[in-house]
Parts: sequence; structure tokens; C-alpha cells
Amino acid sequence: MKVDLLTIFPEFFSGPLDSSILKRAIQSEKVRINLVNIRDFARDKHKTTDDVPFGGGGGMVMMIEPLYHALESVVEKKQEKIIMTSAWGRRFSQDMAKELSTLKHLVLICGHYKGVDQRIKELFPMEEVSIGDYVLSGGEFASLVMLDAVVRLIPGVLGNFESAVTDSFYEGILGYPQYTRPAEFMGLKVPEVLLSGDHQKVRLWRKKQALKMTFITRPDLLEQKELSEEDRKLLKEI
Ligand code: 6GU
Repeated sequence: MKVDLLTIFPEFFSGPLDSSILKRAIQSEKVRINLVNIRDFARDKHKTTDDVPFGGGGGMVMMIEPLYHALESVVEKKQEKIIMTSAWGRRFSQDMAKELSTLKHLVLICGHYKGVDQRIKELFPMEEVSIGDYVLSGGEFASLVMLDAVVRLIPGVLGNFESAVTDSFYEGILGYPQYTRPAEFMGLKVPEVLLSGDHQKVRLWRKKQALKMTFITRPDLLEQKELSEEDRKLLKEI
């Protein structure tokens, strides 16, 4: 996948893109990230990318011109998926991450200030996406969150041991509690069943714990999920 990442703070990404899964995905060429500095497309000598809003009111608005030229430099066929971060956008989700992970080319714009000149959306059809109901100072944080969620779903990015199949949310519920060595620490023991070697028992225990945690902290997820006979039985026990 190729990702064109349009931002006024390209330096923001150097740490995150050089760590962990994103770093590995880039090194293995499963993802190519092209950082585009929107400021480079500003035409005045001060490299201005924001201005006061027409009609007054506080804050600054991202100007259309530099952003237009930045987009023009990366969009070839006008068929590319363009996403712009915005606190007012559609809520990002695991389903959206799955969809995006199948794309060959994604253009991600980090929105800024009080918003972006509305007219850009008429020249380049795009989707505005938010990562949650809170206000961030810039779209860079949101872009990184989305990028990480998407990239780890690209086949071959994660090894078998980290497989996305067992992720929380993968089946619409939260993950089960995990334990590793030592089997006892300060008197705290790992649940017996995990040491039993009985795979069927372990599977059922994990599913029950996952359902229980979901029931307690995110009951809304259970309402959306299609429950199997087994799920229903375990939930009744809870
Ligand atoms: Cl995508 N941008 C900003 N500025 N704030 C946000 C957001 C995005 N998602 C949640 N809050």
C-alpha cells in the first residue's frame, strides 16, 4: 500500500514511523509512506498555510491553495481514496480499518486549526474521519492512530505470533485476560485452566472471560454482535 501523508508537521512522524510495527511494515515494503509537507506548496514567501475565517470568529482556517497543490501532486487518477482527519468526521472503527487495509493507494490529510476551507472537498472528493469524541490540537495524532490500525491488518505485516485474528474487536468483542511466566507472583496465581493443556477448556474459558469483560465495560458491543449458541450459553452463565 502506498500512503501519501499530507501534513504541516512532517517531523511529527519521524519517531512513530521508525518504531515497532510501522517501522517493520515500511522496511518490508508492505507500506510506502510518502510524507508531503503542505507548507512546501504555499506560494508566499512566509509559506503561509492558514488564515482568518471569512465572517469573523476565532481561530484560523487551513487555506485551500497550498492543500490543493499538495493534493494535486499526489493524486493521479482522482480515484484514490482521500481521507481527511476532522473532529467532526465519521467515527473511525475496526471495520473501517479493515476496508482501508485492502487499498493500493491512500491519501491521508492531517486537518488543522479550526478546520479546512470547505471548497477543497468540492475539488477533491474525500471522507472526513474522526477517531473519537474529543478535540485534538492537530490531525497528526489521529492520522497515526488510523495508520497503525490499518497497517497491522495488511497481510504479512504481523507475524503469526501477533496475528490480528485474535485481536480484541476482531470478532466484535473485547480480548480475554492474558498471563505469562511466572505462574505465581507474590502469591498471585495464573488461572488453573490455562496450565491444564486442555485446548477446548482454554478456548471456552477465554471466550467466557472476553464476553464477561465486554458485558461489563462495553455492553453496547454485545448488542451489535450476532451471538452464537455457545456465546448465549456462556453469557447466561455470567
Ligand atoms: Cl481526526 N482531528 C481532531 N483535530 N480532533 C479529533 C479528531 C481528529 N478525532 C477526534 N478528535
